Amino acid sequence: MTHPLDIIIHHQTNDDLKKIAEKVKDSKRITDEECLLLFQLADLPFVGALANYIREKLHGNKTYFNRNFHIEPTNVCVFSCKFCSYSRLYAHKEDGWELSIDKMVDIVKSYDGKPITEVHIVGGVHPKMTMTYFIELLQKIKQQRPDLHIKAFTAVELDYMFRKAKLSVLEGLKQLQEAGLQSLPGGGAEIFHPEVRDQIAADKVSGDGWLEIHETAHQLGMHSNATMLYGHIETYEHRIDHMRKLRDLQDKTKGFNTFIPLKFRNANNDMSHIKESTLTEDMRLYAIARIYLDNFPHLKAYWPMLGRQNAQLTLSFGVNDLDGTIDDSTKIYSMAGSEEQTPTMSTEELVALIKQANRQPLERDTLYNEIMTF
Ligand code: V47
Ligand code: SF4
Repeated sequence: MTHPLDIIIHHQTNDDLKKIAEKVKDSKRITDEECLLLFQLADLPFVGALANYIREKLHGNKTYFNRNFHIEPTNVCVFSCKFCSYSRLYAHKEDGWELSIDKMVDIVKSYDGKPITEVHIVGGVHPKMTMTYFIELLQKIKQQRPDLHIKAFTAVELDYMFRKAKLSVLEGLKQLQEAGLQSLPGGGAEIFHPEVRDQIAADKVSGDGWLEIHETAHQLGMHSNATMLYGHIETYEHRIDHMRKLRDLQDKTKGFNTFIPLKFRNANNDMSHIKESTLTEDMRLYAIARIYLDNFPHLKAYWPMLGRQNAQLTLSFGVNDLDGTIDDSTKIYSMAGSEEQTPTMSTEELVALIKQANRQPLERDTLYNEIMTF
């Protein structure tokens, strides 16, 4: 039987795109120039077919999710990223929040007896939440629930914590790992290229600093994720530069689990004048990322940001992971204008969403060990 990819290749009239499709079929890596051609010339059905071919070769119909919950310790932040709708300056913290260690441990306790496998802890960069504070938090969570995988702190939070404590990245990460930290989330990556980063996130860790923290975590045996904030002022070249740096590091360490494109949402921030990307552009980006990042095992759609219907659609464009149940306190996206105002989905809802797309739902833990099929 003719494979759908052969039909796509046969009908492609552009020789360069035809060549890219042949490469994908032969499991060969595409170059930056070829990636640029995909962004410039390829339509959604073409990149979608290539991405789906790769996705099904790697994972068949499997679509992963996990049972997790988020804790956001604070939205007070010393930085002022232009796209951020969520942070509040320390000085104006009327609508800011700061959770005490006891409060966060109480949140963990509220999941006692529930089959949750991961807590995701990410927030603003609060000048008073130091290494000592977070070491105590990690230890207390582990005492309360030793089986819970702790995925915590973006490279932005870590960079600030380590500089304040006058610790090297290696020493800082070792101390947090010792206290219970197991993986790093992918946040804070934004766009690495200084032409963009200097305009949208000038005062926080640089792209190279972000990469160094993840490389060091990988050397210590921790896995991590990588994000890319897209759909604002960046060009296709900036996206490719970002993904090349991730692909190169992954060749070296193999420590990344998943790539998570994050669509820029424009409500209530200093970049509200920028129009959000279209659904077609979103799906093309997911597909092209799946094609380019050949050494990333997983591609995740973070449904609180895309909305659950659009996240379901990504399952035809290379995505094999829908993150998790999330539960309650995630505010980054609701404050930035996402349709998902109370981001929580029950396991049943997630399973139904995946099944409606004719994919096979699979519960995973943070490291993609399979826990349960549905
Ligand atoms: O780094 C902030 C983004 C990120 C906006 O690793 C925005 O499993 C769009 O990284 N529009 C934090 N995006 C969230 C994050 C994350 C989320 C879920 C799972 C994982 C994981 C990581 O949120 C920030 C920034 O790129 N962000 N504001 C906005 N207006
Ligand atoms: Fe602070 Fe993160 Fe918002 Fe930047 S994106 S202002 S670092 S909370």
